[in-house]
Amino acid sequence: MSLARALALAAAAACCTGAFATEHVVTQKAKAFSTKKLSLKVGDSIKFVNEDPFSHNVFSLSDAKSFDLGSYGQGGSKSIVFDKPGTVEVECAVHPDMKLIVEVQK
Ligand SMILES: [Cu+2]
Repeated sequence: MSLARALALAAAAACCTGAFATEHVVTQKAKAFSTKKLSLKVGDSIKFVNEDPFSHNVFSLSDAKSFDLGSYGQGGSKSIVFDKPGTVEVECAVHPDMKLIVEVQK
């Protein structure tokens, strides 16, 4: 590959990374989300991975995103896309102390 071609490819990759949605990974371990607060952009998703030897149930009642991923056990994971801007409070139905604030930005 020529240097010019390599540079062109690098420029193309750099210019367009913003066009792709990001998948953020949040683990659930010791009855806690791996982060308490997360900022992401509309279109991004979070993959919730359960690393505890018992089930968690991920849900939210927030206006910006209301969902229920159901409960799933160790090694399981579920993803959700955030398609509207706003603040989303994510909770676990099994463990009331588990909370994650997701700031979805335009
Ligand atoms: Cu839980």
